[in-house]
Amino acid sequence: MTNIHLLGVPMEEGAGRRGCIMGPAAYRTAGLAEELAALGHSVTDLGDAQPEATGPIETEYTHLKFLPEVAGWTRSLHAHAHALSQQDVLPIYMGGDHALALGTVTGHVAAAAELGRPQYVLWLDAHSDFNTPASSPSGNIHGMPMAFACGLGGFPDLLGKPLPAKLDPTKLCMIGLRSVDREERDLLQSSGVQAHDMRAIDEHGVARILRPFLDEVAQSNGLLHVSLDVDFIEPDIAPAVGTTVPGGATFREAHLIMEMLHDTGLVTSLDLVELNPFLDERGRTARLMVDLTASLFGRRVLDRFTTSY
Ligand SMILES: [Mn+2]
Repeated sequence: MTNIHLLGVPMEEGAGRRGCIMGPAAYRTAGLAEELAALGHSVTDLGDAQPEATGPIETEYTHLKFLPEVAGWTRSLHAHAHALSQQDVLPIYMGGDHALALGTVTGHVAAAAELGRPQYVLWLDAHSDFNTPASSPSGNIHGMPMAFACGLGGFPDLLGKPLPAKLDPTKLCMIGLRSVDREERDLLQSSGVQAHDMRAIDEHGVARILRPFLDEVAQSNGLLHVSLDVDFIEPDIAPAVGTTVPGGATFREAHLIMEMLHDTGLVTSLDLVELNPFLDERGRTARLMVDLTASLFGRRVLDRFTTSY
């Protein structure tokens, strides 16, 4: 049994279109807490986080959108993640756009550094979100959180203080990539991120990609943060996202990853991001994300009783 704490993150300022603010409500409506409790876990819903108030944030990159708002969320979520990691709980951050990882990942990396344990991140996303302010074509900050967490240069003062600890890019594993900007690709490759595109899944299958990474986490007694973007999944079955890219992970590929993560027992924190309920079809994407989360917390194929779709 795991002591799970749900924290809603109704933020949408990092994304290019509105709607992710409704994400936490959609997860509650789709029964995330009830599904996890039915698997035997203790579930506490902490309600929604609030952003800190910030003044204007200085930067030479004037194309960065909603900078004070995103900085306010980053500071708040960094503090929440740091505090939650010091309790015997497994936090699930119900987003909210992917800029929430600016705070959640850096908070967990800081706490892991204090513990003297390596922090790993599994990034399940069509995008690598490894732009810096200088490389970003759009100025949408949800395309930058991993570059920020790894300590790349050019970022304004999002955190209100220097990063307490940087994420080691070689401990960052990305699966599902199929939309990466040109300069972003160069940054990814030069930094040593374990980046796997969709072709790697096509050729090898998710199990052969994921297992060596999970073995590495286990052998080094690492902590594992998982960040699951709706657009990791094929848009035909997960339409509720503002950044759909064709050719995503199938239903079974996504579930297999979750089942393997459960088998290892290594996951210590989880982001569910980019769900845009305004774009959903009768809640099917929210239900799929809840379903995947249930697989991560122990639901097996043989527990999936007959239903109509
Ligand atoms: Mn994405």
